[in-house]
Amino acid sequence: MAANQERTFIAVKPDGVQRGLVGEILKRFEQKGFSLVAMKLKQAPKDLLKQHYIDHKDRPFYNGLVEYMSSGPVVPMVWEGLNVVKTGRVMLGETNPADSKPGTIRGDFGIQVRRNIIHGSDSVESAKKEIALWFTPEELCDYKSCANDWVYE
Ligand code: D4T
Repeated sequence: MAANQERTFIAVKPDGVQRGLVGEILKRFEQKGFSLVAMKLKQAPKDLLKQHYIDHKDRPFYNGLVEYMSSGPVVPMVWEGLNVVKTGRVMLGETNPADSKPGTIRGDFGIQVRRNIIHGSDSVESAKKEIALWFTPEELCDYKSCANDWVYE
């Protein structure tokens, strides 16, 4: 796999969808130069969310997190590009919006950790697992963006 074909899983959470932030978030990833590989609007079943957050199953906030994530539709997406996992996390900001710098998505639009607007994979390995959990292989579009010749040297 070429380095600029790294992929990450990003999801606008129910609060981000309800607050009309989907377009703003898409805009930021598009303007950065990353390529959109897949996207949908989905009312996620609790089983899927429990699996998505399985690493947190013993944490006190686990049940509340699953309730919040199932409280409305989410917009799962796959983005592709050089270092997209790490750069995506920088664009999101810290888990707690209170610790997030202005200019990041959580820093600009959020206040509380339990309403932190957006999810992004924290490693290439978790991105692979999360993409497989939320999308079928047929839903992932393989194409080369014509902008890549201008985004990359
Ligand atoms: P996600 O996974 O939603 O992108 O968030 P992060 O990767 O930034 O942070 P995380 O996995 O540590 O937390 C997952 C999710 O749980 C919520 N949360 C977290 C919470 O409600 N209370 C808490 O104390 C923490 C640490 C917010 C994000």
